[in-house]
Amino acid sequence: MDHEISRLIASEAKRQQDVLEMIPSENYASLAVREALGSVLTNKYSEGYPHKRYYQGNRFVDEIEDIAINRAKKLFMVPHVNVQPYSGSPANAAVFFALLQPKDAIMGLKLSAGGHLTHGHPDITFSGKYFASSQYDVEEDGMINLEKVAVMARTVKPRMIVVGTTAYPRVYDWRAWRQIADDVGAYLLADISHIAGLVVGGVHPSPVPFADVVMTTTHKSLRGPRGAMLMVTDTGLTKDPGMAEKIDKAVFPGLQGGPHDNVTAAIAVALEEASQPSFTTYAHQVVKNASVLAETLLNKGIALTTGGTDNHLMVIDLRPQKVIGNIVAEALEVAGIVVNKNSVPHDSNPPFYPSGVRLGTPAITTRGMKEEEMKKIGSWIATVISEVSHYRLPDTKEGRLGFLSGVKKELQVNNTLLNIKDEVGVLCKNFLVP
Ligand code: DSN
Repeated sequence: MDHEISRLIASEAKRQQDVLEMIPSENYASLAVREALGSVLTNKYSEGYPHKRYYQGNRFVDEIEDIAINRAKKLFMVPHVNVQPYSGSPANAAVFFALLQPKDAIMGLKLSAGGHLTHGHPDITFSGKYFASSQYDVEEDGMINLEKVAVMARTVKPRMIVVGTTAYPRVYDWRAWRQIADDVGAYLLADISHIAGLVVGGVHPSPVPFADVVMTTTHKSLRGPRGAMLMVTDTGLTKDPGMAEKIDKAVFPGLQGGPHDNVTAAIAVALEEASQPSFTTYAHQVVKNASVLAETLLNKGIALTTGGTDNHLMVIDLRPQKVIGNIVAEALEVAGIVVNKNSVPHDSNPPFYPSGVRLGTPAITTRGMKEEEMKKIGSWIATVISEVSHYRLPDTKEGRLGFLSGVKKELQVNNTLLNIKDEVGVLCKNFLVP
């Protein structure tokens, strides 16, 4: 046993139990999922696909990967699944490389509006460097305006449109997106990483059969291990019968080597869990909790982008308080509530000092928390924001030097935050993590 690492893992386990994890892309995987992850499958190499491997000894790995694929096909109602992508970014890259040529035009939502780096963020990502990326934005109210997107698509004539977000609190109208893609002959890639669990639980419309390809990570609302899946729909296969093969080839050997078989097994376990009625109940509660939390915050005078939420997350707009997300996120952590700083639509602050924080309910709902707890949490968050809203980011670079570390020191000894931390601690003791 490595005592140094064991001690740190034990400390992290305690931290996860003692705080409210409200980063909306995080969750608690079950013990069964973690057992598969920590299994002997990590010892194996199995480049290739089930029954067509480049290594011997894959009898059981083949069975495991077949099970994972079949469970995903059934759950998402798709004819083809690849469970090998290491995570969301490589999975999106595989779709780009499978279906596009370098310099092809693509469209995706701006990162600052709640998109993702791999959806065409310019200059610094593969998707923005190797493809001609045009990015759509949200309106002043934070909503995506589909009519404007359609106009942009007619001008840009993209080969692929990516739909999916990391900080958008509203549902997607997949049929409308399909229409926009069809009008210009574009592929439609749905990145449902954030909402996969909601789709499975029936609280968000499914992109199947509207998208050609659906990508999801497996560790967010789906509550599995860190990994990803690529699914080709009937629509994709109708458009291009070779699409499934192109996607598979782009994953291996195009981008990756051996699949992580322990992750594949853990994905299979998570998919079985997600097929149970209890998961449907969970997904409904995630959305209910987010709605009550949003309502509590709004009632306390806290602004949310788009004015609320329909899904599992919300973004607090701190511009009325003129305090940056960094400080609110730090203060919330002192109070035992873990969120992340986030840009708000049309943020005039740079991404490192954004004007918002993003939070969500998947992880705390896994612990069994419900509406009553959301009201308490919303009230604590509002108190924390009010406690730190006098802090102002200095205008100059020199002024900013040491500013955050100075504030951090003050927050560590702030009695209001420490009192909330005690109350959070009591709440957490009543809701154990899996
Ligand atoms: N990093 C993920 C998130 O937090 O939303 C997106 O990949």
